[in-house]
Amino acid sequence: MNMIFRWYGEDNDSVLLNDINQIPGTGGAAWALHEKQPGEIWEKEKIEQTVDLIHSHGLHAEVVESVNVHEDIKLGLPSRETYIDNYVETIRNLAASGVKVICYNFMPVFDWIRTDLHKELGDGSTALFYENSQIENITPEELIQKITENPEFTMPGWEPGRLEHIQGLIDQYKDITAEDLWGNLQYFLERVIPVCKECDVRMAIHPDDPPWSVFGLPRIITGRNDLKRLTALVESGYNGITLCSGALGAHPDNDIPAMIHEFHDRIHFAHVRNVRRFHNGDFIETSHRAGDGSVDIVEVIQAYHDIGYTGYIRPDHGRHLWGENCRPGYGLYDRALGIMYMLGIWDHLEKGGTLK
Ligand code: CS2
Ligand code: MN
Repeated sequence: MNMIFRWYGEDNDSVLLNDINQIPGTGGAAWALHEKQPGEIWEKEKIEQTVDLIHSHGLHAEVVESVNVHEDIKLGLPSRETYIDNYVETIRNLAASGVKVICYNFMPVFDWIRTDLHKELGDGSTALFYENSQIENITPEELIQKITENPEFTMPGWEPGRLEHIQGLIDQYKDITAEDLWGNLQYFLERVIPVCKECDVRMAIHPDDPPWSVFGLPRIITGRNDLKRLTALVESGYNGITLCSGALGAHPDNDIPAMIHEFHDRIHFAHVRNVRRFHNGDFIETSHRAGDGSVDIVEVIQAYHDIGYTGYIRPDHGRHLWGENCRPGYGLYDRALGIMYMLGIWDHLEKGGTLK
């Protein structure tokens, strides 16, 4: 497997490239041009600059996370044509700089959602937490107010500049069913995958987090059946998956090792994280260690080893440890610990060790 680490860019991240290249066994950065809005073209020069910077730290830049999909594409509006054309141009430009995998998601309006970004774990560390009743009982307007009053609460998709448009966006989805969303995803992939084939760039969809519908918005990449349907939308190896054990692990029905076996040839990017589920639907992000959460990460790594996984892999989110001041979920320490946990299991298996 090809271990990498997510990096938000020079002005955007407390984690430096020079931190990442010190983590054992870690050869690349998953990066993006974070200043770009969904639907904008990523120009060759900008891409080259970032790729060169990553290379200058001895890391590869083969994975981009994410090229976000414009809402008009998800909504299936006529204006999607321009945004798909732009996406295609971005793919070509990324390919020219040696990018091999593009991670994206198809969640309407929001990326991941939590109700507390710094939930105390009792040992001085904090982690991202999701309290089901808070989301069920809060309107998007109330959540917007909460974020406006606590700017440090900002989640992806909820950035200050976007807040004022969120209600309008949610309204646009009023008549969009899950089936409509599937149709719009298929339309997008039918346009994009042939270009990917031409440029040898693999698309890898990230599952919805949490893997269920929120605020009445449809969410369609939530488990095994959805992944199966996704792979059939366009029958090509270029139409692939980012298998996130953290996002999918929030639902008790999701058997991650079974998915790794079933979709082995479509997983182009692995996100590994543990999560502790509670009976009421709440969940908290934990360390990677199997016993700390509800997902058996030992079994997850074993499944990747069983399929002979050679693709890209990274720790997903992490807790905030040792007083670290970082982007919520994206500190250095816990994710670096996660890498060592994964590599420990992997190296043991590589040496012919068994786990049972
Ligand atoms: C997630 C997402 O994996 C992660 O870190 O929390 O934000 C993910 O990056 C996007 O959904 C991928 O498009
Ligand atoms: Mn993930």
